[in-house]
Amino acid sequence: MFFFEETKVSDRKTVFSGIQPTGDIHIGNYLGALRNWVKLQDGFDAIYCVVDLHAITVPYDPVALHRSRLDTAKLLLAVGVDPGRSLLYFQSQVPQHAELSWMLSTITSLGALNRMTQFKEKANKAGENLGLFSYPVLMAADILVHKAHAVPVGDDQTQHLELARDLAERFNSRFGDEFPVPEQITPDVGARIMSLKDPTSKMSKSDDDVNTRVLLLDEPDTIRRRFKGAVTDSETEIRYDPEKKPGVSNLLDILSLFTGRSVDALAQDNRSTQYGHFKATVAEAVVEGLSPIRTAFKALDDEEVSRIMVKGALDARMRAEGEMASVRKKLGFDARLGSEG
Ligand code: AQP
Repeated sequence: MFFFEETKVSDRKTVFSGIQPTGDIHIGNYLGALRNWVKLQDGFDAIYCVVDLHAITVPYDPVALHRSRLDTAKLLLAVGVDPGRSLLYFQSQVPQHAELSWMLSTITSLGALNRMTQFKEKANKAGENLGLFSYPVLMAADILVHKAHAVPVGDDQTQHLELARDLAERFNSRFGDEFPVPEQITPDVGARIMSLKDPTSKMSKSDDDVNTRVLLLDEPDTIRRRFKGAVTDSETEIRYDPEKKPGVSNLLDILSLFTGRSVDALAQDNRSTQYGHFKATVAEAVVEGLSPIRTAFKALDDEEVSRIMVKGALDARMRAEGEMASVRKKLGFDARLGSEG
């Protein structure tokens, strides 16, 4: 378990995380990961990335990707990622990610990649390709290129993070100590927010049915409609039981995260509330909680955000280049151009 406590700037540990610009960001992404990103800025050297190289592993439209990269960056700023305290950039603008990914791929077993459940799910939906298969290796490189100690993610990323840990250990034992073995930071509540239409699957950007998710930029009436249509069960009691009552339990998780009250207290207070009223209560809490994010997003200027991202990429390149010098040396490459002789 990773403890995040206030530390002196000089001995701060590094956190890294990324988000794909593959569609609109939903409350699952926010509650499972982005809220922690914002919190961790205070005690850590925080590095956050729009992982656009990952986004091209499924069929996509380059024009739409260009827009959604920028919108994803804007949304990260709107939720509270602060470029004054965090390094924020587009993955494709820092070539060391791809370089380290290639190096790590040479110590990755095909068996490990074959076991990745997300590859199987995505390949079934979108078709397979080598990039999708080796996605977890690039994710490991994203983390290790900054020598990150911890990674705030939702629990759907646990299997990928295991591979990153394994590759760090494997590299260290084969070539000498280089990488910290990164810890996962996952919230106790909200690590997996479920689909509103099928509460046994996670809420996902790429689900074909938009009614399954609530987006951070949804209008209040859309949010109310989404919760009104949320699938619950045929009982009448509000009770926290993710196994037997996944729909109601998911709504309790969401309400807890948006109100700051415990799931137990909310379940107790709402024990005999009618499902319809309860869904309306959750919707209002979410409308209120997302309102400052919508306002902040609208106030951001595209050009200003592009400038922030360019500055972030330049800083991230410098930092990654510094880390890569010793990685290259360990692998037998000389970093100095023209020195091969
Ligand atoms: N339902 C979720 N509950 C909690 N956390 C979640 N995350 C994703 N879905 C949930 C976390 O959000 C971060 C960013 O996710 P990502 O963009 O890297 O891709 P993903 O995990 O594949 O997210 P999606 O929304 O399901 O996108 P698609 O449909 O494109 O695959 C990660 O930390 C993730 O754990």
